[in-house]
Amino acid sequence: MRFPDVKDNKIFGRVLNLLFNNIDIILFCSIVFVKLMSYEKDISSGYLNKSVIFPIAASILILTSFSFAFKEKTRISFLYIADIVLSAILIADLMYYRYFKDITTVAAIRNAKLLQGVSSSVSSVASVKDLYYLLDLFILLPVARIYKKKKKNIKPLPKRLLSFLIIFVLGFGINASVFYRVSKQQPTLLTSMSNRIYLTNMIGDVDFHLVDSYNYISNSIKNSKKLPDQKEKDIKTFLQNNNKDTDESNFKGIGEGKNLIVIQVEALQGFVINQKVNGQEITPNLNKWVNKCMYFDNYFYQVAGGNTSDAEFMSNNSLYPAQSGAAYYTYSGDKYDSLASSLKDKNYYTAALHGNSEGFWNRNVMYKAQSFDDFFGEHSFNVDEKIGLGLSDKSFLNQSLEKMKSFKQPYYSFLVTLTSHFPYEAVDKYGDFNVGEYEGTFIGNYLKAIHYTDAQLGEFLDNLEKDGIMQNSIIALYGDHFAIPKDNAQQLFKFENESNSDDYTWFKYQKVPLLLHFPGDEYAGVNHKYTGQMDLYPTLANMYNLPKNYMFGNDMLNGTSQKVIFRNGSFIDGQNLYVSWSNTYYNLKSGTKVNETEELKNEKNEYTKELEYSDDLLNHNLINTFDQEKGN
Ligand code: GP9
Ligand code: MN
Repeated sequence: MRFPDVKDNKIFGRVLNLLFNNIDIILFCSIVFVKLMSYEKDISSGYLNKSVIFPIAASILILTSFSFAFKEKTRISFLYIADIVLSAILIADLMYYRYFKDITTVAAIRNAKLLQGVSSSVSSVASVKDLYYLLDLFILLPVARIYKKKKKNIKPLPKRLLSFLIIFVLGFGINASVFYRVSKQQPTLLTSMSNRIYLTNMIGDVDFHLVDSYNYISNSIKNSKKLPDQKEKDIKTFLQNNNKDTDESNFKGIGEGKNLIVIQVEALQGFVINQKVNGQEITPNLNKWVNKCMYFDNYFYQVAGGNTSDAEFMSNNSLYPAQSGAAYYTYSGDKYDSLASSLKDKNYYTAALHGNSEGFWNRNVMYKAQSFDDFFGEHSFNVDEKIGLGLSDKSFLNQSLEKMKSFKQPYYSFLVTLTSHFPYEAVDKYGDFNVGEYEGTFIGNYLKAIHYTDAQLGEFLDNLEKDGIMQNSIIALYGDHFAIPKDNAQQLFKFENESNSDDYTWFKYQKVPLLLHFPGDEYAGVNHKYTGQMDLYPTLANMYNLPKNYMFGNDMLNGTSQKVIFRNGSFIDGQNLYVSWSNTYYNLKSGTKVNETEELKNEKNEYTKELEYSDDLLNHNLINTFDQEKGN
């Protein structure tokens, strides 16, 4: 064994000194690194991209570099505040992820007042585990105090600036190379941010928020300018082709003169239909109606950051949801060629009904923008029974039926239910549905909630039939979006006896039922075509002989399209499923992985373009421009 000599001791002393002098930086960097990595792990659902440590390290270096510019006593305060801000962002991001399976964006934050659905459910998306993100704030504080007391030497400004510059350039350099790699791999990802989870897995959360803020600001500036003529022409051509009638003419005009009743059901996810729990049917009433309807069992929800409002937006306009945030908020100033406006042109009376406060999801503004004659919100109902967010479905549907009886015919009634809303516990005392072993679990609570809503829907539909309204109406009933978030997927897979929990299996359950009812229960049967919420309006437009101008979806009853494009870039084409966050293709029937072919790559690009076209149309209020060109 060798004893350290004087020289070694000197070096050892220096190292110790260096460590002590920079203990604040070392602590900050390591703690923030652990937090950022653990967040990545939480959102990566098994696909943790190890190279994300580079952009994470780079963003920490950049952040830390600024602290070097301060006098050493002040820099600990800077680091402490930076830690608080970062931790708050991470916790907010985590909660947002648990609910939306997405990353928070500036646009979503701007919409914060529309996100009451989440904020009122904060206790459900918050987890005790999150406190762990705040633990260090209690460790850092005492360290900061000691540090401030002991610290005496103050480095001169030029020396401090030099340290700042070196660290900053190092961080910036690493980040630049990461961004270069991402832009080579997926050229539009950084600007379109079509797949935010995947992007965050590549560049880390801090960089994501920087890129998002940059995009938000530059988009706002860009959108204030006119779209290049060529782009406008391309969009026009795309829409003309997409809205061309096919050679078939199934169901054309069969709804003309009849009422249209569209019922959007909160969190009605497909797996509950014809399914049992503890030996009893979960949705006995809908199951009965499924047999009297044309039932689309491969109908997907396509919502994004606007959740319920996105389902409404797509179903009424056949336009894709906003790239981030909610179209109901961001684009409420645009012109729409909506289902209500087209039916109004045919002398229909149009009304939207929903038992929550009128401002929720900006509905009061957006229903007007979509040309509804009237919006019956919370204030138009007698709120005699409140469950969860608002008026109970029971009372809402009963009162809605009475209102509809007084509507001038023909009418379009758009009803949006509410009670089966996340977190589902509120419904418990309104029924005695025994979910057996699922009692007290997330999925068990949901099954109870949807069982309650099913009973109310059953009563409503029975009444429509009894009162003779059905004879002269077409009814479309569908679920707005998932009920079981990704976070609880394991409970769903267990419930469904799925041994596999890959993305293919996850997608298999991202369907919502669509029931189309025709007078006399005509055309009852199951339709297995792959379709989605973007396709409802074109289908109804064909049935009611409405002009098809600006629709991105396709008529489900004519033509061969089985295209379902999701806002995050994933898609279904009738043969394959493409999962954007892992860049993987699956055979739609068998679930086996498929290698990317030139053809699939082209298809992917084509669909990305389609999303871009829809964004451009919304960003530049193009329906208004196109209508003006036509002289409308
Ligand atoms: C609120 C309801 C819920 O009125 O539509 O919206 P969600 O939280 O499901 O988006
Ligand atoms: Mn909803």
